[in-house]
Amino acid sequence: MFKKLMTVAAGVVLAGGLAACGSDGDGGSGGSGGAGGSGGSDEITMGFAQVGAESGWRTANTKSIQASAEEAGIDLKFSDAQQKQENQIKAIRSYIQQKVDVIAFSPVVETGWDTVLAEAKRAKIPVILTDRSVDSDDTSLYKTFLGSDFVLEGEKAGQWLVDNAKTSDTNGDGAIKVVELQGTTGAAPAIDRKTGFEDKIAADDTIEIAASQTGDFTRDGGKKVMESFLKSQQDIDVVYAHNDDMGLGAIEAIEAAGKKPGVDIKIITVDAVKDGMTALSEGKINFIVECNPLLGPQLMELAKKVVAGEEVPERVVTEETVFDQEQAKAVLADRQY
Ligand code: GYE
Repeated sequence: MFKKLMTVAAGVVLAGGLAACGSDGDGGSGGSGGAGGSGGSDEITMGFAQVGAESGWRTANTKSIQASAEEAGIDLKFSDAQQKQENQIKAIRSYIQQKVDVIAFSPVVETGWDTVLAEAKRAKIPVILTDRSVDSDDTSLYKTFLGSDFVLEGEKAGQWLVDNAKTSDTNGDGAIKVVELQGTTGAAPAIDRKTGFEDKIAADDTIEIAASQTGDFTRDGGKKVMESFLKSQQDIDVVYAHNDDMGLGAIEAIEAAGKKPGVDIKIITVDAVKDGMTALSEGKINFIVECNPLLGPQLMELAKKVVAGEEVPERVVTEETVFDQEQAKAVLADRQY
């Protein structure tokens, strides 16, 4: 944990910064990307091991990566691990065998990567972590980590609840009972969004998390867990869902139980994808913490630098905001994803 904080502290905050500096016209990128099999060409080959297709966020992230690779003239080999670590490990091993120039991936869970990353290192193939981080003592196993600060996202969610505690006590009994829909067990955003939220709500002892369970970042998972919470818990005031999709699933469960989401039960989520923002503008969600999935342009820029042997920051943090219902109405029409 301490190491993680240090890494974040040493990080650089860049929104579009990297993406802005010369996405084309940077012709022969140093010529040191010679690992790629098809001799002669200096086109970079990237192997990308995606988590899956579990959420609206993920779909937008995949599209961003595919479109930016094409724009940057990077040959992308893409695989979908269906949220299984063993599939990601297999994909990474196959990229090593194919001698790609760079491997990028979004680790489905935080631990268990050292062996395969050491194999990439031995093969001299640089690795870029994107979106989610790994929990490893050996930071030489990857070049950089591009993605959000998930602890901060959880803190923003918790702070909103502390600031809106009075109106969030929907039952008016003086206690704010929260149920939490966690992301995939062991995934960085699930661990960190929980930590950040808990840190902030500790300031108000009327707020308590009465139940917390994983919905695996999916709509269906969120719906099922919420159905069981509605049966097992009395007087739920608030749902804190680690992503929009699980929050949207919870809305279905709440409506099916004859209650009004956003009114009888307040809902806080993370991501701000279009479906989430629509529900927020309709009053069914109360607050969304943004998590930006459009990492493609920055990833391609980092990949070019890493392959050219240039220095890159060890941490690139994406800049994000938050939305309440009025703010959602104002930006919804222009939302890209
Ligand atoms: O919030 C969720 C997705 O890793 C930030 O994964 C990502 C999370 C995102 O399934 O919707």
